Amino acid sequence: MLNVNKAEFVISAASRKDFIRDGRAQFVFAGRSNVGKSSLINKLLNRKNFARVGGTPGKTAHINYFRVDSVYFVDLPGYGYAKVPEKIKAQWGKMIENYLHTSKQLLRVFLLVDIRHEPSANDVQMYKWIVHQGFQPVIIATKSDKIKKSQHEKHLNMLRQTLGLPDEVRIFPYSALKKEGRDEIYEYMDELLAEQE
Ligand SMILES: Nc1nc2c(ncn2[C@@H]2O[C@H](COP(=O)(O)OP(=O)(O)OP(=O)(O)O)[C@@H](O)[C@H]2O)c(=O)[nH]1
Ligand SMILES: [Mg+2]
Repeated sequence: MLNVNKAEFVISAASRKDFIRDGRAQFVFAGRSNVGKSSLINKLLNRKNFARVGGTPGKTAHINYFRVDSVYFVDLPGYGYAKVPEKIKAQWGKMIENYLHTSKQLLRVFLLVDIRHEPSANDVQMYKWIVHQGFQPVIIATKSDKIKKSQHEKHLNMLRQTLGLPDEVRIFPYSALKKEGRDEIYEYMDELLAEQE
């Protein structure tokens, strides 16, 4: 079991020279801007504003590493925010690509999508890219508090269909407001870490 009291911010990496490759396992959180990556990390770590949560999308522009006990949580910059200049978007894209490409110690990539909406072309592309790089994605369907519980199943199926998820890919409904999904995500991480030992 990860001790979340042993959590600290390590580095905000602006380019590959700052990427951490010390052999410790990394759990990575990817997804479009505003989907809730930083909120998820804060809630997982029981912190208020450890990872900066934005009113303005595009808040997280660097790759932020949090050391959590024996592993890292990695907050990726969000993609798909229209108001970011093309040049910056291209830089982020390159950096994310670089990161996935060079990080062998990624234990899982959590791809966050909003439970309410059909995943965008960018989401589908990101999913494919993760698989293509040889990583196993896990989906977190965020903001589950925004729809009725009775609608969850339907929306999860819609996400599965649009992303083209095989049955073995896990999908966790999650709410940063209600902490739905938090225990399940930790249980899953613990299983993975136990397998690794
Ligand atoms: N209702 C609800 N709102 C959420 C939830 N998670 C995040 N939000 C809100 O969504 C907005 C974006 O959240 P962030 O955590 O900053 O999103 P991000 O994915 O880190 O965004 P970037 O850093 O721009 O990539 C904030 O206003 C959050 O308060 C959730 O589970 N439920
Ligand atoms: Mg963020």
